[in-house]
Amino acid sequence: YVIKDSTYSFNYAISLLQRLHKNQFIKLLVVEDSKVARSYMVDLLKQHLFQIYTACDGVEALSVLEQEPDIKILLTDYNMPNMDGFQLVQTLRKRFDKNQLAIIGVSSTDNPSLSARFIKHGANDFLSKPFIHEELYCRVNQTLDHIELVAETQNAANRDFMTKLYNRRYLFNQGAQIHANAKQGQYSLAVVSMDIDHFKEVNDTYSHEVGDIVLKHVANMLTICFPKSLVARLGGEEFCILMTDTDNELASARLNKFREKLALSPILANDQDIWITASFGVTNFIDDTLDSQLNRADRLLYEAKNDGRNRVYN
Ligand code: GH3
Ligand code: MG
Ligand code: MG
Ligand code: MG
Ligand code: MG
Repeated sequence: YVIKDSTYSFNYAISLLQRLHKNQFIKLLVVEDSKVARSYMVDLLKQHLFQIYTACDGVEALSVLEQEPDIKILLTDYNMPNMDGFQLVQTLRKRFDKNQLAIIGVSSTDNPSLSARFIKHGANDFLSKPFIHEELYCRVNQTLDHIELVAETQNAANRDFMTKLYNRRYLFNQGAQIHANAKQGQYSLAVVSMDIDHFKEVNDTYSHEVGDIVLKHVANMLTICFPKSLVARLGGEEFCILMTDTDNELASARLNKFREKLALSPILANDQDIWITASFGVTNFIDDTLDSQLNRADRLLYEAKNDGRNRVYN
């Protein structure tokens, strides 16, 4: 693959090669009614290994996004039939924020107020026509770098560093809305409190390091077994699961399946088989707040512990 421009930095060339190697092509949508301008942009952007989609107006852009929801960045012209660039940005911003879908407005400089208006309508950046290749790729890449940085920062704030599960902060932020919707009757909400049994013995018998491997393994299992639920690590060896697609009985059945799987298969850590069990409390009684519903689940968990552990109480 030949990069036809001498202005790229070495680091940029490397990052393109890495993208090529990992087959990770960022999806980009060009929205432009002029066929000539559209193919000019596509030709330039192709050199940067994007997976490129095109649309000739705002209406078509919306339908392309409907089919390709993981498009990361969109470049849109202002003057187009059916739906212009501003209307498109306004419509999209009701659905995607600046960090989910980046938008760069592209328009000619005859009207100097266009750039400010694009940005006021929610575009991340603006590019004046005519532009040179270098400015196009710099703006696109700067915007992508920015949203990637925001995603990394959000991830660091919302996730538990060791297990990569959501943390307590995220659980209560996000959970407040989930709980409020459940309270309005939009769906039922099963709140699960889970705690690994005699985990202190794992640390004491093997090592803290082995304990960490076990925690990561359990976190992985939870992510795989409850793909539609919000799974969080509350701290230590305690986890919480929010299920919005089930009643109490089905939630208990799923948890029992998980409990058995955990109890029946050892976890390999530092060449040793570690056998563990866990206890669970689950309730779909929609309490005043998520916190109080979680307290109910905790009390059930406490009873499960007292009655011998390795069980699910609802
Ligand atoms: P129970 O069945 O009553 O829950 O017993 P337990 O031993 O699991 O509960 P206890 O609360 O007595 O001990 C929890 C242990 O979890 C103590 C602590 O050292 C360990 N722990 C907490 N966080 C971590 C961690 O991040 N890594 C490791 N390896 N251990 C942790
Ligand atoms: Mg136009
Ligand atoms: Mg425990
Ligand atoms: Mg304890
Ligand atoms: Mg505990």
